[in-house]
Amino acid sequence: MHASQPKTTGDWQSSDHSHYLHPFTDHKELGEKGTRIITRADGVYIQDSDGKQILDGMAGLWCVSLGYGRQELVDAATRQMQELPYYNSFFQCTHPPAIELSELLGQISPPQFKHTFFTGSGSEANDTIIRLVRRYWDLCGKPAKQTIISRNNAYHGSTIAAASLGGMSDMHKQGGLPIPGIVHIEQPYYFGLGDGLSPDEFGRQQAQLLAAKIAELGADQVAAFIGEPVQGAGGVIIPPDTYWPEIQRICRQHDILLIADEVITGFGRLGEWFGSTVLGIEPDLIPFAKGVTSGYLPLGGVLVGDRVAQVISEEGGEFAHGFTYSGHPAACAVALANIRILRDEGIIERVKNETAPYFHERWASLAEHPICGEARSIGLMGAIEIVSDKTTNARFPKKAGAGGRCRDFCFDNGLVMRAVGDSMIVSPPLIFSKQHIDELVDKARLSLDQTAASLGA
Ligand code: PXG
Repeated sequence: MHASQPKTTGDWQSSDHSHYLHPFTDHKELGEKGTRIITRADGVYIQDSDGKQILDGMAGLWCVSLGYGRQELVDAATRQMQELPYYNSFFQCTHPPAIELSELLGQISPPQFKHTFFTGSGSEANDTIIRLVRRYWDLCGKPAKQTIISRNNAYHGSTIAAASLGGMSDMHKQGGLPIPGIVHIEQPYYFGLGDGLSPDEFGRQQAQLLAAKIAELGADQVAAFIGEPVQGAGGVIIPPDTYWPEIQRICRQHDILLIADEVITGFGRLGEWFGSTVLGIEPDLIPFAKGVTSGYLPLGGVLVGDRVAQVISEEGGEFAHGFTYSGHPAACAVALANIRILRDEGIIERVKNETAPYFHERWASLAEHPICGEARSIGLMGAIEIVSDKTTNARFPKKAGAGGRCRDFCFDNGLVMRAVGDSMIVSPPLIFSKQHIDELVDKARLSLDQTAASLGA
């Protein structure tokens, strides 16, 4: 018998290209370039099939808050799978992990939240949101309140409903989106749209777009406004301080539900359990996913505030909605272990008091770089705007692909940093130390140097 040969990177790439259609990927282009095969990970480093160690500046895909290799999470999943790997919560049944997790979520979330509806992902959480808010207004005797207002360049997921809620034009172009009943206003992107206003003026102006849209549609037609406290996939867009308080005021004034999509900002990313607390938002509903399990198993859900929960659970009869994997026992067990570690090890306090302030200062130093127009951050999320001219913030020509070049240099230098056009973004694991932050900033600076040199800047 021959021992089977270990697969080479080339073997993996060839099988990958022949069979695996990747999400959000140009399959043909990827086949020509070849993929990176990530085989292992430990702490805050991932490793590829050639043995290269890479600092994970994106926490997987904004989710691996505790870093890789936490045995407690593995043990929690193993124990739960041995005891009860699956059961549903339909037909008058339930199970301990989902009960305990919904109770714990009630303890760590803002005071108006005591109820949770579980899903398998953030997209399903946002589909659930649409069904919940429409059902809510129906039950309140206001069935015309159906339209949801969202924002350009928002990301709320990739199902038909969630992609419609999102404001990504490339997604809308495919498949005839958005679906009816969802409209968009402009985003609070100061660097891109500020146009000479002060940040405070710009924040108020962008919030007023909501008031204008409500006036156009009629408040009796509008169910809810949805926004990410800080836009993630859109390019780590941090709204001016004046934005959210004004949005909050407008929603209250017109009796419109406020939804804070905390799929990225939830579970400590901004230095509190929920980003809403940091930005002074008091939402009625919070979709979540990602960091709830540190990405070890898929889980999402919606925190349902008292106002909506009261009507849906006490007055509405059956809410005809749910998924096979709503409250999956193993995923809930991992979430419980994850949240307890975040709490008991004081990880979110450390982000707030130590690592986020240090990251803010070190990241801001990149603004001095000749091709950096802005280096902004909040909590452990940051963005750099690559520009060709710092005095005018003019961009490089699109075909130069400055962001993509910088991302590739980062990878070669052993750092995962994502490119959204020519905005470079990071969102590292919450367990990052000051040394990790130094390594990230040093590698980012080197990659900016190489990007500038390659563009002749
Ligand atoms: N809401 C927000 C705010 C998100 O960031 C979702 C909902 C959807 O979650 P699921 O679990 O269905 O993916 C997300 C997901 C990127 C990227 O390119 C971001 C996400 C997903 C995939 C890619 O930054 N965010």
